[in-house]
Amino acid sequence: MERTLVLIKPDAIQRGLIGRIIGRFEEKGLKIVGLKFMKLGDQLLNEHYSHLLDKPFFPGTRSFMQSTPVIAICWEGLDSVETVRRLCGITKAREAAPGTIRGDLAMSVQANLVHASDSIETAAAEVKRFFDDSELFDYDSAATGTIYSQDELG
Ligand code: IDP
Ligand code: MG
Repeated sequence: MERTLVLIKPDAIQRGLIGRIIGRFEEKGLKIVGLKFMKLGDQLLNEHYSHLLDKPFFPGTRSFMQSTPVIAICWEGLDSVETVRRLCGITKAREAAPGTIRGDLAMSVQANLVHASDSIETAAAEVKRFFDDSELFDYDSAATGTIYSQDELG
């Protein structure tokens, strides 16, 4: 099954929203295969946000992302990359759709609570960037057979 990376950003840590955000993904039926609390160094952030390096706001975004540790989670599920992106909502949180994490809980462009991988290729690279193989776990979830139909599970 597809795997994708979510980061719970410093604004969520400061606002006490960790549990609610993790709960959104859990309730949807996604399965946690890796989870850790970590401080992000300059090099890792420069790689993670390489598409933003020459934007004027990037130094501010980097220091925001370093203002507290963040929670990195690898979620697994059918089409999880696209599904998780849709649960998060668009970047500009105050315009994100109601029902999404950003749409329901945030107002800012920068302080938008969560990061989510934006394509299957990016997800593979990001999961590898944030997790060692030994930090990702294969295990049977009792709920899988209820969350999906048998034909979806193949
Ligand atoms: P995404 O997180 O929705 O994928 P990206 O364009 O990849 O959005 O940008 C990464 C992060 O950089 C955003 O989530 C946000 O925290 C920050 N960011 C993006 N654009 C701006 C901006 O115009 N001003 C301030 N911060 C921004
Ligand atoms: Mg992005």
